[in-house]
Amino acid sequence: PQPIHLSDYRPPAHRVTRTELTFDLDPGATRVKARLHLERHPEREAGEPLWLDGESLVLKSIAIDGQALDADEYEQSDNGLRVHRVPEQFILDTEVEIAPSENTALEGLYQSGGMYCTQCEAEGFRRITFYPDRPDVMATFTTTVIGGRDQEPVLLSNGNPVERGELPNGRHFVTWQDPHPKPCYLFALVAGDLKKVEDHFTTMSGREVTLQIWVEEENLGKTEHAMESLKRSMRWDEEAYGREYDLDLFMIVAVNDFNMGAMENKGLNIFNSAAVLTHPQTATDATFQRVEGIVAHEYFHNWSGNRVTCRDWFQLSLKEGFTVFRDQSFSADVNSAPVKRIEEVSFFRTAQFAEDAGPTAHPVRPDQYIEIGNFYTLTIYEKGAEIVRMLCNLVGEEKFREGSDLYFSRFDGQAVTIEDFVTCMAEVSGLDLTQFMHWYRQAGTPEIDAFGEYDYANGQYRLLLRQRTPATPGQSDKVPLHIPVRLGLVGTKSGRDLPLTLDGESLGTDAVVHLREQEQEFLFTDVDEAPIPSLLRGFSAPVKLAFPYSREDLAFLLANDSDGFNRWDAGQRLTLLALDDLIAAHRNGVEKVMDSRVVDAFRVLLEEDTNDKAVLAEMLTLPSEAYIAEQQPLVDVDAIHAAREFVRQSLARELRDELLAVYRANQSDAAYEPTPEQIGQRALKNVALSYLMSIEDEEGVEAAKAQFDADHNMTDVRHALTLLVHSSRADIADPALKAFGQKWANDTLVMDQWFSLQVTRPQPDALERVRYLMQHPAFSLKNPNKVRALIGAFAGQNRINFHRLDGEGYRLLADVVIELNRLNPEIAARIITPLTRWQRFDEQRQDLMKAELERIRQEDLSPNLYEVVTKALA
Ligand code: HT7
Ligand code: ZN
Repeated sequence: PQPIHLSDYRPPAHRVTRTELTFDLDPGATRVKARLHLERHPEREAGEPLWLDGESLVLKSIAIDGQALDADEYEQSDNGLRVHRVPEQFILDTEVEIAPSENTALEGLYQSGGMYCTQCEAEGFRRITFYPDRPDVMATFTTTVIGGRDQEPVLLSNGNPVERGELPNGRHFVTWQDPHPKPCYLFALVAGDLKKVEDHFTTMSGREVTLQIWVEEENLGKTEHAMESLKRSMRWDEEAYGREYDLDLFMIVAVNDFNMGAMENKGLNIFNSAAVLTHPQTATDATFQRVEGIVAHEYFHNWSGNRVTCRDWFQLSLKEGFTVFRDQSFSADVNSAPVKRIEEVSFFRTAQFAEDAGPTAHPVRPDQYIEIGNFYTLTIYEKGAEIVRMLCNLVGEEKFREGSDLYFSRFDGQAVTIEDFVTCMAEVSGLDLTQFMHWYRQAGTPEIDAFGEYDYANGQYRLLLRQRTPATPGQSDKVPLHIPVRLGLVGTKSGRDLPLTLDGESLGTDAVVHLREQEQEFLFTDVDEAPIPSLLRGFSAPVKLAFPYSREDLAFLLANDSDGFNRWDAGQRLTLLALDDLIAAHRNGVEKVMDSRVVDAFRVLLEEDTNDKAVLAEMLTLPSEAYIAEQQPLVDVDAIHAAREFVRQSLARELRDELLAVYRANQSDAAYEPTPEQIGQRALKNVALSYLMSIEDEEGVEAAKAQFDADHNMTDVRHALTLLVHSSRADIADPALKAFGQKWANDTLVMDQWFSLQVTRPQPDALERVRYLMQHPAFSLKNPNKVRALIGAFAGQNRINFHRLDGEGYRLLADVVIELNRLNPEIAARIITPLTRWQRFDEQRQDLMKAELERIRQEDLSPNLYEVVTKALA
């Protein structure tokens, strides 16, 4: 497969103004008729051939302006169809046959359970009909869906239903019209025996919108939270961005087989059932919050993505980065903002930093790709969102809103670029964002080395910042970036933020300095006492920041920093320093000794009287093994695991009474509600229980068992069951696991949790459990949620067992990847990720991982896997 380059972009030779589709549904032989109203693109010359993308389509007929084409008038290949000569303006009619029941890749039209559904982003529409499948071709769509009256009583597509009727042979049809021009990646069709929950929303201009969530009948009781989240999102987008919904109907459909979380098709969002269904008995707090965030994300795309879309797929972050930023802001507004930021950053620094340091590192706007499906990454989404956040902080909230208003009004109905977005921000603010644009071009995580010096005699604090971005594949030379560094100086005597004066200008006690050079000095004057700097507050830029803090400095910041995020970060840094020593001790076979400063700091936290229990829970949570690994030059899986366990158990032993007291004080019988307060309280209680269970303290074990037996809500039940299954108390864990499995045997989403919690156990039998559970009747390689729950959880979260020295973990993953290469290439190319990170491990593991990658390379690879494996072995 050949790469596609951003620099080769040209507008299409022909554009489609109207698209009329008719689907006659049949599992093995669906007929799709397409009538396309086409015209030459004004920027392209006359006489160019017409190109239509098309894959796995059986062409039945083709005609232009009612005239069937002769075989020599067009040419069909594996990836499309070329018509040699076409008029300036014309109507093209085609009819093709496709087989949804054989579509295991879940791109295009496929079957999930008994229903039909589509996934067209990024390039799935070409598996439905011949079409210029690119986002800069925008047309209105009229879609008629024909199905069986009994098998498919519900027939949905984008827009509004305009006609319905009966047909012979027990068939019926519905015709849908979408008045908003859209690229074909936003097309959707759903058909099946679905039931709906309906609600209404009155927009800010007083229009009534009908809201529907369509699900299988047994899931009707699991839609309330999604519906409430949708209404909250609609209101928030009006208030925060002035964006109003633009159709009379907004539909969400839940499907069980789906490659990602959800899809923002115009007026007909399709959701992975795991990203929309909730019930206190079946979903955890984390799922409730995830559903809220994803419902918001897809809804926000109606403007950032649908009304204003991407010119080409290199601009993917234009819609994804901006929309993630919007959903993050929404979640922060409706939940605990500091916790949201801690969660985002902690995930980002673990997973996106790893991606940026690995073989598939790419800029937020890549300049080439083989398979765009491989670029729905943390870099495009999360780093893209961090860039938008920096822009917002740079121009200020008011100007950011002005810039976004300008962007939406100037480009409404168009397919545009990242420059178009940034230009709006530059125009309204008057800022020069030329250097800032490098954030979109340059891959890799910038590193800032900071040094500080207090001059007692003159009351000055000199801060030196040095930036460097490491080389990444294909990009060895990097330029300095424009990095906003938010900071404060915390007085060591007063414990307060000191006033900041820079170049004679008074900046308050919390300010942003702009690092633009490779090395830059900032001299703060009138500093009355020796300070400790609190740097990169709120994670003001997606960088790694190093400062030679002593442990005493960090303990001081943990106690005194006015920035909640940096308090948390100081605690993480302090624990990481202790972990470094313990990792070294483990490697050298030296006795491990717990750093008493960490214990003291945790004791203070536990005794703190705080309102925000969710923040406290985060403060008490140790850095994950994955994050610790990120900090190490060479990952020693076993030493990291042993050191972290040692810290967990030492804290549990030293602070047992305090932890037990916190656990007890936060137990509650109140009816479950997914409110930030309740979620925080459960999080704190469950962190305490985790510590107690780490030493298998008798009271801790009793508490876990009682929490499981109480069966109050899934958050508590799952947490207790996980702790038991991850402990040595098989006498309690085994019957509990069995009871849970039997109770929820028919609930596919709960069974996913049942799979995950077993295969993440640290005991050495985890891998054998994976192989055993792969034979379980509830498991299927064809269902992406099952693959993620079992294989993804094992390879991604069970580090000591995945990285077993006999190479069995790697072999297992490679076996699955080879199977998935045939069934579902998109999922194959995602699930392989842990194997591609071999450079970070010891030689023995490197060899084992590379051998499995080589074994995969011998297969007849899909473009998705070809691209990833080639990069991993380059
Ligand atoms: N924009 C959507 C992306 C998506 C997707 C991409 C490739 C393959 C399958 C997919 N399903 C959804 C989701 C979003 O970002 O909102
Ligand atoms: Zn999105």
